[in-house]
Amino acid sequence: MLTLWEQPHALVLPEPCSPARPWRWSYGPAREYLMRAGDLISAEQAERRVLIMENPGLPGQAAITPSLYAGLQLVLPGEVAPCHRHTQNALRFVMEGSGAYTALDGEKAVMEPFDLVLTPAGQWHDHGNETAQPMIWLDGLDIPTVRLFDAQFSERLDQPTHPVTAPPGDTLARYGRNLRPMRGHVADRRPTGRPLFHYRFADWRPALAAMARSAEIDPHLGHALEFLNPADGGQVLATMSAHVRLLPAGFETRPRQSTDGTVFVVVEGEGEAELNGEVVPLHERDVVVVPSWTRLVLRSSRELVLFAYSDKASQEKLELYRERNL
Ligand code: 1HN
Repeated sequence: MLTLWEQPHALVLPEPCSPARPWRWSYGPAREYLMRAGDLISAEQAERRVLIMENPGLPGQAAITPSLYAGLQLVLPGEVAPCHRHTQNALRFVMEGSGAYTALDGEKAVMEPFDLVLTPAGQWHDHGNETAQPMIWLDGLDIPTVRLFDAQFSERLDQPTHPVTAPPGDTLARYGRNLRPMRGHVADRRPTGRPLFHYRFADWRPALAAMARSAEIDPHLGHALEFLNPADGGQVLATMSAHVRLLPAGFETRPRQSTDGTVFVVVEGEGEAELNGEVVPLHERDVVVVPSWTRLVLRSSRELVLFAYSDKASQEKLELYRERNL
């Protein structure tokens, strides 16, 4: 037994006090390390050739926030990352390269820069690169969340790639345009309630641009659009949410705090993030983590476009999510 009154850290605090630190990974050096990993190990040997982005405040946990994981994955020309499935939810956000694929239960999504691709819990997935250029994407997973609940299962398929079950783009054509099949749901083949798994830059970027032309800007967020599951209008994954933002050149957000620890990727532009008063420059393809309840201000020197994912989906289900606009 333990004396509660002598615990050095109060167990019930007045507000979040994350052990995670705000942090930035510059893309240039990260990419160099990843390419060196490409000389040292194959995707097949490694199962996944990934460099983990570990939060310096969470050593040894392979976590970027207490609930989320992030890594940079490289698939070189001709490689396959073998097929497996697990109870962790995952998303991919493409950093560079064009034409490699993620196959979900045997249906390929052909990936382009800044596309979002989902591999929801329990679904078979493999990656392959049949192009001549390296392909790099950010992996976002809920590994620490699933670990917290001691609820993980995984298995490998007995072959490197899943047999083809549908032509590339099949699900996107049916669910990606505000339509759904009247009969013969993709859900019959993929019974998770999450048919759509590919959200293309070619679709989300013009939507954000149109919003920036005509909408009044949100002073705390900038222009922001959240990705959704077309089957129910909910968050894209059971545990993770994702959104994109645009800040016009010379814009500064008002300070904001939220309980969802968030991982940002700079898609376009230049600017800076002020994180609890500490200023971090933002350049294309940098990754920045903003832990729970960090006071965040964003500034753009050039029009700034950001992608973000967070654990908001989990927190909403657990009735924990809060935000405060300052
Ligand atoms: C995983 O399945 C992938 O499918 C990437 O590409 C990173 C990290 C830990 C556990 C599973 C992938 C992962 C992962």
